[in-house]
Amino acid sequence: MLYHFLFPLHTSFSIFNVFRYITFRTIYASLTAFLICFFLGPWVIRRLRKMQIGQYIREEGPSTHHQKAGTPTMGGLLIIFSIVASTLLWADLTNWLIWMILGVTVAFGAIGFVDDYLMQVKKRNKGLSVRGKFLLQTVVALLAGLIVILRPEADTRLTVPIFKSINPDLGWGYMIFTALVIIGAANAVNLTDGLDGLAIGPTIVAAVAYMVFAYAAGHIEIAQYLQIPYIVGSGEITVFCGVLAGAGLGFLWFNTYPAQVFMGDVGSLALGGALGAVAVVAKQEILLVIVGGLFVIEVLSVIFQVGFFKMTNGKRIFRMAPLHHHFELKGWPEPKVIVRFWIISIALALFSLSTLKIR
Ligand code: 57M
Repeated sequence: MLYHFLFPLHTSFSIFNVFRYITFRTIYASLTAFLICFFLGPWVIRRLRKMQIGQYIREEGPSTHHQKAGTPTMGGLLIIFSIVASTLLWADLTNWLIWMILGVTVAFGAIGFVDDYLMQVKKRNKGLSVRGKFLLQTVVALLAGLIVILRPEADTRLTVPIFKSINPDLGWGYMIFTALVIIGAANAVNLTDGLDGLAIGPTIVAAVAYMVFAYAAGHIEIAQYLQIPYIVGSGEITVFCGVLAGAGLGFLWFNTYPAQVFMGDVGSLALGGALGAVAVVAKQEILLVIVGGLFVIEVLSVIFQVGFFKMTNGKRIFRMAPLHHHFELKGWPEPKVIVRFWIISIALALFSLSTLKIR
């Protein structure tokens, strides 16, 4: 909104010309999102405690987690509020890409909210059924895919990292592909969110990486120089990525070890859905596997663990999946697991940025 109200004033007051610049609005959108979480966080945590929305810890988990019972959860509500408010304040709202990404974020957050509500408030241990959860996610993600392929400047070709000349055109299949990216990202973040700050850290890293990709893709000279697809309006997604990073930092202030609040499925599904939608819009979909490589590693650890468990009638590759629990059971203190996983996600993000030059 600020862009629409203040930029036109630049004809009278040149200072408002600064609202034209995506970099300026990205920085202040990020700071706004951070400050909303930072200042509203204590109140939200008190409200969650008052409403007794405390984390239920399952028996079979690592013993160190039982002391976490009762930690307020569903803090993702604060993250989503901060993301929506800051995006509406600082982004160009005539850009439909912004609305598509916001829609995915809020819709996936709503699915997570229902799951959390049933589990934490109604004390129904399982929350939404796995089938119900995936069905809702599929409907939302396919709708996002439909919007992506129906827009006038739709480009259904895939961008393959490093290999510029390989751009397979998926046609209508791009709608399914978009849905898979968004659902995969949402559930990967959800699985990873099992230690204090473990999911929000790599989410911030991925948001910063996609800030660069979105800015480059939305800048015709840079896109041509880097030989990546030029995407009209993609530069505005830089602002959204700034909001994602800012809100993540603000939430991390309270979610860092020992966590005062957990984000809940409302937060993890919203953040993962947002990252998936950003990756599709910035046309760096496959690169999400590298940028979000830590999430991928966590999901693969579960797939291999469950597969091996079934094939060998009960043998395990890891002491427990996802991978973060394995290291916990090996005796690594929780903060050590968390920070080392953050380091891995930063290294993967740096490598993903290098693929812009390795073409
Ligand atoms: C999402 N949820 C955390 C919190 C957070 C197939 C299997 C791998 C599924 C997986 C699973 O249930 N995943 C669900 C992970 C949970 O966190 C809540 O969930 C929200 C995110 N969705 O916001 O509200 C627990 O994680 C801990 N936590 C923190 N700090 C945080 O900032 O300490 C979360 C956020 C919280 C808290 O203890 O209660 C979770 O781990 O469930 N299941 C598992 O991950 C289980 N692994 C497992 O069953 N492994 C088996 C399978 C693969 C065969 C095996 O390896 O043998 C582990 N998780 C739990 N207990 N809680 C172990 C059992």
